[in-house]
Amino acid sequence: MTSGALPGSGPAGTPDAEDRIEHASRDEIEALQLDRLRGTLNHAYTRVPHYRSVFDAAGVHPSMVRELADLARIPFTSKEDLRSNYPFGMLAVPRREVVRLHASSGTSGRPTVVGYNRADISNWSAVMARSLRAGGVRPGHTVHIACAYGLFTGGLGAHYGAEQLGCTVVPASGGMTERQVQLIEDFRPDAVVVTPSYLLVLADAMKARGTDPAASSLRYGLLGAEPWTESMRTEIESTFGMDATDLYGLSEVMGPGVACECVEAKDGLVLWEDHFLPEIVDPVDGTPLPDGQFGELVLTTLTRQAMPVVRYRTRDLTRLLPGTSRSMRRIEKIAGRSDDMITVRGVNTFPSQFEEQILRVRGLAPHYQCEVNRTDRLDEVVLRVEAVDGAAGAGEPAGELRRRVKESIGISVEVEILPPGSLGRSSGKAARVVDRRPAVAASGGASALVAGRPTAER
Ligand code: DLL
Repeated sequence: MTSGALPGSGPAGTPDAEDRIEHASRDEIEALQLDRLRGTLNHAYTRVPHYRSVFDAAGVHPSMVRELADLARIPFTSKEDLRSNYPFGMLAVPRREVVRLHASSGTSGRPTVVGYNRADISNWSAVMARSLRAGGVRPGHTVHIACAYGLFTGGLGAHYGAEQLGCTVVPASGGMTERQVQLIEDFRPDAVVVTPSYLLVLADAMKARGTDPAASSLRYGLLGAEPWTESMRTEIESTFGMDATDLYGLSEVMGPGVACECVEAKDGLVLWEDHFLPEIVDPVDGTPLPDGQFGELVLTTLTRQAMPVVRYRTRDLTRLLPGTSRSMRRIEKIAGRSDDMITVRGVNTFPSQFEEQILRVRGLAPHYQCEVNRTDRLDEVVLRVEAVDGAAGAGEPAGELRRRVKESIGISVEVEILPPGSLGRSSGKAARVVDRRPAVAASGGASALVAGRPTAER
């Protein structure tokens, strides 16, 4: 493993200023990455039988990686690899050194388990603190964390970062919406970490009590764990009178804090490249793509000790962009997961593209769901959207939305406008796609839909 020295990473206890590495030169960042990458590959190869056998089978060895581009020779790691090594097969340290376990919800098959040693928790807290600071949060602020605590990484990940930054943390967790609203009213937090869809639920609950969300104390929202659009940002910022920034992460690689938007730029998420090495690959054949091209994000951890992850196929679709407010590269807002892609009559599309259009139509609320059916081998989409003021039926807004979707995405959809509150609410990630196509159901998931890059590149 790498020396454990983290040059440029802010030491715990001095969180007020940005870490020096956030503004280091590209040469400096890449030299650090190469050093850490080689350490990670050696660590994985020598300590994890899975990596040794996969590398050996591919005829590669960590010593072959002499520059960053050589990483392309190393095999990918998939969610299936983590599942088949359930529960502890991917650990690279003795189990007694693991101080924390998280796991993804195993809706289909075994869950994926991730382990952290003390150094991992410390690094995670540091990048999460960095993310909160980038999003506008400062030491002394009160941070309301409405992400679930538990096996999901959202609650505890954000919690440790906020504590490290020097904030007062309100560990509200997800759910019990009425109580959350009361806590926000009473404790007057400056910031909230939450999924964008649950923040809308909180807004509705405030309005139902006769409180204007814009009158709440919340001034910064770090929102993530699910895709959301620029239109949703506008909606949330105007509803709450807050700055809303995008927070990205995934449990397999660490949890929240892999990348985060800077409040001053809001132009894509800075990927904390001193801890994670990003690549973009073709989602179908895995070929590395140059920066700027749209494809699947692949991540290699650079400092994880208990469970290093090499070339993890995230299934998240985005592109890599050059740095702006920080020298590290950015990722564009995640368009969606390749598993959530809907291919309608040859056009690949994502729920987020519908969201963008829904929020442009007057009278429609940001609560929606897309149902995909297949009749006579043709995919059909029913877009169910709640009305703002209870004006149900397929009136004017339905026609306008249909037209907008046709013009911007190029597909015909059926639109149903529902009364407010008709669609289920989640206290975590919203389920935007209901896929009723027989082939998808039979293959056990939407992965059968991974059919290439979205037709409408955005
Ligand atoms: O969702 C970690 C997290 C918690 C991130 C809180 C941000 C805030 P998982 O449950 O493992 O971890 O889910 C990871 O969620 O691969 C993406 O598909 C999606 N996702 C996470 N953040 C974003 C985001 C947490 N900002 C999966 N935009 C990832 C779009 C996101 N999708």
